[in-house]
Formats: sequence, C-alpha cells, structure tokens
Amino acid sequence: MTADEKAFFLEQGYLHVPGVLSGKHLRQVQSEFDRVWDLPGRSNQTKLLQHQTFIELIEHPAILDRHRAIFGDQVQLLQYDFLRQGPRNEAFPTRAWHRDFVFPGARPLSVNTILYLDEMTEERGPTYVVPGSHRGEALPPQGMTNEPLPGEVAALARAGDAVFINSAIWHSGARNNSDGPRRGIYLYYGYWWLKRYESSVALPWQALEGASERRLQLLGVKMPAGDIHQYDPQAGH
Ligand SMILES: O=C(O)CCC(=O)C(=O)O
Repeated sequence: MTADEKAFFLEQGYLHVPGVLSGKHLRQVQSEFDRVWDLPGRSNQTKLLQHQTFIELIEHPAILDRHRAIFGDQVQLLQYDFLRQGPRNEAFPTRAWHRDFVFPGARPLSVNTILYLDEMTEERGPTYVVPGSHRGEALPPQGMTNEPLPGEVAALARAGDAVFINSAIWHSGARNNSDGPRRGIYLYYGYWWLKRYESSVALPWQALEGASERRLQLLGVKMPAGDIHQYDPQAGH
C-alpha cells in the first residue's frame, strides 16, 4: 500500500484498487466462483476454504499486503464470503445502507475487501459509500436506508478490481439491472484478537493441510509472533 493510498483510505474510509486480479488468474477465479457457488455447503466461508483457488486468495499480495499495512503482523481473516445477484434482480432495493461494525475510536479495527468479478457499471449496481462516514458512531439515517444518500460515491469498478472499506463506513450494494451476473468475493480482515466469524465451525481440512505459518495465523489457528502486550502500534503502519 503506497503512502498516498493509505492516507486516502484513512481519511475517506475506502480505497479502490484497479487490477488486483487480471488475465488468466481472473478467469480462473471467475470459473471457480461459478463452480463452487453451485456446490452444497454448510456456509459460504466453509465452501470457499475447501478450494485451492480461494484458499490462495487470502494470501494474494495485492490484497493481504494492504491489510498488513493497516494491521501489521496482527492481521487475521475474520470472515470470507461470496455473493451473486442474478440478472435483473428486481427484488433487491435501490440501496441497502449499513455499517458492518461500529466501535469508538478512529483506528480501523476491521476492513472488508470487495473483489469484483464483473464490471460494476451503474446498471449492474455498484457498491456505494459515503466517504468519511466511518468516523463517529452514527448509523445511516433511519428511513433513508433504501434511498440514495447525499454525498454518496459509486465504486465503478472493472472485473478484477477491489474496493477496500473500513467496516465502519456507511456502504450499500445496489440492484443488478444488467443482463449478466453481479459477482463479488468478500475478504474481511481485522486484528487477530477479534473473534473470527463462524469460529465455532471447524475449518475445512483443505485450508489447514500443508498450511504456512502465516496462513495458520490468518485463520486464527496460531497467534502472531509476540503477543498483544508486546504490540508496537507503529509497527506495520
Ligand atoms: O456487494 C456490495 O456491493 C456491498 C456488500 C455489503 O454491503 C457488505 O459487504 O457488507
């Protein structure tokens, strides 16, 4: 993460990074998405962590290095998800504003990565954010959760781009009015001392077999070197 990217992210609460996936790698992730989407499974996180393409994605440098720039060695994968809206999804509202996480203080505690597998045109329903809304503890205004908000920004991303959002920012998906699918992968990271989502569900053996020390740390199986008492808040920042 460059200094400019980091300054923008901390100030605005989000960061759009083009070309996180491209070429053959992007095509492979798109086709694995379609294959795994149709498989049965206990949860999306469990499904993703059973397949090599998605296991490797949690350590993809263009994603993980940016989280390490925020959380240093204390980074952990808190949740892993994928979502698909079919074409002309009239059931989805115009907006669905929410914050994923609210906690006092300015330091980001968790950051989601939305990795797009389709071009996010206005028609396909891009992610919307309200820049700066990650500060404070206010929720999006009641009664407007399904409407466009003043100051909102659309993340018009290409397939393979990622948008990193401070999980406290007001954000919204949008309705897919296009003829194609709207596919996204959600890699949600934060400090290791936050409990992982679905932590009561056993991790799939495929994610653990032959796993590096770093992957085991990301999955919450091993602690990072040192412990929280030795945490240098400047390290990795
Ligand atoms: O799919 C999107 O554009 C946003 C998804 C979302 O709201 C979330 O990850 O909390």
